[in-house]
Amino acid sequence: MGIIGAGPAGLLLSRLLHVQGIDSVVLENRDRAYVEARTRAGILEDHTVQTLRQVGVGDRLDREGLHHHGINLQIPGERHHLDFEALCGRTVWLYGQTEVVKDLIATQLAEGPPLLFEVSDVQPHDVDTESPRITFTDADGAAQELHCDVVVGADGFHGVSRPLVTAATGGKVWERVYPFSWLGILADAAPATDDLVYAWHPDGFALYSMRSPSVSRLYVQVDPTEKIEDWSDERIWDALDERMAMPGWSVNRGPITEKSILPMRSFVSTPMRHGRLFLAGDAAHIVPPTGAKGLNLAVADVTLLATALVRLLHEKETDLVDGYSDTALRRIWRCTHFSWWMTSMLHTHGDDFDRQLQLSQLRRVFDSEAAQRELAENYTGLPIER
Ligand code: RFL
Ligand code: PHB
Repeated sequence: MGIIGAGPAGLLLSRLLHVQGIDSVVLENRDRAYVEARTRAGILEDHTVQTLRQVGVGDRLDREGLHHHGINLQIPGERHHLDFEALCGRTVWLYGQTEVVKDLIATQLAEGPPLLFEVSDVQPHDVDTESPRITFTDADGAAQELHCDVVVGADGFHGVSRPLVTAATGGKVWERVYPFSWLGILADAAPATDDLVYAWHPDGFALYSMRSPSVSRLYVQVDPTEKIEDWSDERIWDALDERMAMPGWSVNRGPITEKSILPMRSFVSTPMRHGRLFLAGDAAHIVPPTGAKGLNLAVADVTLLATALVRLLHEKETDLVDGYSDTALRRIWRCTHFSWWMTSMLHTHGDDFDRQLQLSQLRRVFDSEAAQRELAENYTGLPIER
């Protein structure tokens, strides 16, 4: 198996195949330090945690991860807690994507199979035959060729794989770019809340998350034209204070160690396969982070794909690989809808009519157990069809 990309999708797929006796080589164009330092997702669904444990990379997650039983949803003056465990019997874990990636890399470098950093010019070939190849230049500048049974493009949104699939299949793409961005910070400050707080506010959305008992991760909605240089630490904390205000409660401030502005989009590309080239994770789809779904979708894709590839290589049966794209896309569209719904409900956009609809939707969630259960089932992760 030739796997392009050492993000969560590529690394976990390699591990899932390894424990089933299938060899792979993972090719990554960045260096290890860069891949391990990229601050991204924080919330792991139930099935993600189970899969990580099953393949033997759940020990540190079990020790250091924060088990979350619900979230808070807020409008000015009202904060409501949703208890996921009571609503749907499932929960989520807070454990940074950086930590998941570090655990997967450490395990792979210790136990194999090969993981090559700092490769360049990665190019799949002959994917419409039964013996595809990948050409690349290794970290020492030598030209290399990898012969494999299958190539997996787990190379993220800007990778080389998706354009090949789209061009060869005449595939279809759906995209929505949202008229707002997130300004995200990491701060050395103890979180002032146990569970996350998703706050609707007329000035814009705000989210209180965390990485550990001493590190907070917070986000505020900003206009996509905003420049990070115009947001002093003071201005960010003031916006958070304003948008998250609750009587008798306040945001905990501390030194900001990282800050950046992230654009928001929904994107789905179909099909997720051409011949023996398969796409997984952000290479095929992007969701806005409001539903905490991106990393979990990448895990769901490779869980499904690993089962299909084991069947192809061990039993020579093509039924599961033939069904991979359609099966994966059903769940991807569900998560795409949920992420769009959370995003549309919580971010300031449009006019006062939109605002009234958002508040009505949020009040429905506060008041109705059925509406809460719908959110809880989606947020904690729907089962993976296999
Ligand atoms: P990645 O992580 O982008 O990894 C792709 C890897 O491929 C490499 N690569 C190449 N390698 C070789 N040759 C090439 N030509 C290559 N081109 C690219 C890249 O260097 C990289 O190492 O994709 P993957 O594995 O599919 O994983 C997807 C997730 O990273 C992503 O969906 C999440 O981070 C999204 N996301 C969240 N997801 C959640 O489930 N819960 C969250 O709470 C959550 N919060 C977030 C997020 C994403 C965010 N940002 C920055 C977009 C919060 C943020 C702020
Ligand atoms: C995060 O902790 O980075 C995080 C949590 C929940 C989200 C998005 C990001 O919906």
